[in-house]
Amino acid sequence: MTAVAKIVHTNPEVEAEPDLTDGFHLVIDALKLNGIETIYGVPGIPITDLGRMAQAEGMRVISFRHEQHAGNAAAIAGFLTRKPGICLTVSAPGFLNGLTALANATTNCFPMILISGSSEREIVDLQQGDYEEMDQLAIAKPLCKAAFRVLHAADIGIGVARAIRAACSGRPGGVYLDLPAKLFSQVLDAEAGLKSLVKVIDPAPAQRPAPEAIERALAVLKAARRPLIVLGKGAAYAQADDAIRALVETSGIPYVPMSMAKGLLPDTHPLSAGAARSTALKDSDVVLLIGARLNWLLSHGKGKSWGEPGSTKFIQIDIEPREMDSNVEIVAPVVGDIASCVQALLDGMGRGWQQPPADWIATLNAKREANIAKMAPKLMSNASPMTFHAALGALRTIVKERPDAILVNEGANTLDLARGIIDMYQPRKRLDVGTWGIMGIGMGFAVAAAVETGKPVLCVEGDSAFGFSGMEVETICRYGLPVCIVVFNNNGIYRGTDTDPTGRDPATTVFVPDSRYDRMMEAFGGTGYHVTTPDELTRAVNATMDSGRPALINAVIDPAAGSESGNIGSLNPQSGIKKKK
Ligand code: ADP
Ligand code: TPW
Ligand code: MG
Repeated sequence: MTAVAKIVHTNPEVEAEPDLTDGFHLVIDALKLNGIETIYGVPGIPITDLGRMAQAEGMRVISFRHEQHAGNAAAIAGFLTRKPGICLTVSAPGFLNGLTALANATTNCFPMILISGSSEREIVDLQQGDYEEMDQLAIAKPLCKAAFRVLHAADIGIGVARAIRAACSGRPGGVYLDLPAKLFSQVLDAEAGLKSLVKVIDPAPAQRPAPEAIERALAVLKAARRPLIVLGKGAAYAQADDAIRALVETSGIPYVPMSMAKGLLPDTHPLSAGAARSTALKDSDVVLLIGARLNWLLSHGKGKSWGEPGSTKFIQIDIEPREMDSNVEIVAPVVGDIASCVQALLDGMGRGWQQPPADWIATLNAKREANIAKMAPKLMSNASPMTFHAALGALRTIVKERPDAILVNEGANTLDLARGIIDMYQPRKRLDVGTWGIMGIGMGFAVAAAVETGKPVLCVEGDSAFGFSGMEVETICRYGLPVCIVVFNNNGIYRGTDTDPTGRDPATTVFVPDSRYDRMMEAFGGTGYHVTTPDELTRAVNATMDSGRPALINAVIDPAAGSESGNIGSLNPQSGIKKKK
């Protein structure tokens, strides 16, 4: 009980009655006891005082303009820290606004807890029309990993503990915690309250793989002629950076990083086959997946991106047993946590490990060098207006010079081209649209990245993507966060050149041409820049990052330069009706 006894309330009411505590304080105490220091949210009935009191009790409470962005902040805080990020919302509409982020966190395997106030159970359940009435628990359930409701203040400690354990253990994900308004004012004897709190011991226990699973995997790897490692964001999340690097370097097996695994090893590493991705996937005979699912982002492990059916054998490391065989046969499933599994593979390789055949490495190297050479002149283009490549070439140099900055990235062309062009050098520095390719994560991720790490943040945003969370520039200015937003302004979604065939309205994909997003930032006291060349862009980003202050750079991009849906245009359904000539 020593840790609990340290909790001191600064709330005057509680000081006046030192023997009592209440629901508000127990929620705060339970979070603090579990090392949770930050809440992201939007205030209102019934949780306004919860935010105030949490701040008074020394927690960081970051108030947003919209719950979706607070939720995204919580989710990425979870990814960065392995502690569940907390999002706090008001009942019904606030709760619903937070749900997209909760579902997205679950889809991406990020630990977060959406804590929402809710209305009176008795009235909600009889559907008598309470203030912001909604059966929130029932609605949250299918969208998250677990959902709990606490009705008695004495159960807050257990409720928070269950939420933390559910979010972090096994495959991480989003958890919903429903706290009805009445709970907060329930009073409890302080001593009993303290005793009711639970410090979660080992919230994400190691899950060691079975020795026979390791042997099986090593046997498959050993027999490979063209082996490949695919690192996914699970590998980045696991924070087993040294072991993963040792596995790649000891085995001598080339690797391809998924988007958010970039930088786990530097993209310039000699074994990185990132710039030869298509060849690496197509020609490999054995693929070791580490924290990466065979979902659409890897073409489900079959089809055109891969070799002949059956020619690629998959080994998969994942903490979730049901992930195995989800799309194709996994010949060597390795179920366990990545740190333990990677270490076990390394131990099993021992001294006699044979490096992969030299011709495989040479093939990939040749392809990589050819692709890099092909790209190089495009990055130097001085065309006006700027191409995506030229603007990204400038940002690529900046990230090379500032490898500890965090890159947040969303859009279509702005996303896909930045992923390919901007090399990353350190783990967990690239945060993006993840498994769903969701727009709107930008400002929420940026706020949490700055708050959780204290590092400068560079957001590379399509003009459409930025619009989803753009109002949070006020939040960034209010908290004075070191966030540099670059809006790739091509006047629209994918391109700014479409027209309405009837001539009546703007086309569905275009925005007000030549908008000045920089002025949005100026409205709240940050710095705005309007740039039209790579040199101007470089100067503006460097000045911002040196200042540690918020800025928004409106970067004018050729409206005709982009392609439909960036790299994934082929996913657009085509009309079944042939156009008349
Ligand atoms: P990407 O999109 O980068 O390919 P995914 O999100 O598809 O990555 O896959 C991440 C995988 O990592 C999930 O299947 C998840 O279960 C797994 N995972 C997350 N954390 C761990 C961990 N600590 N140990 C093992 N597997 C993990
Ligand atoms: C929540 C659909 C995918 S990409 C995109 C949209 C609307 C914007 C692309 O334009 P942008 O980038 O950002 O200007 P660029 O460089 O190509 O011009 N709603 C949600 N998520 C998604 N993915 C969409 C819509 C979409
Ligand atoms: Mg655009």
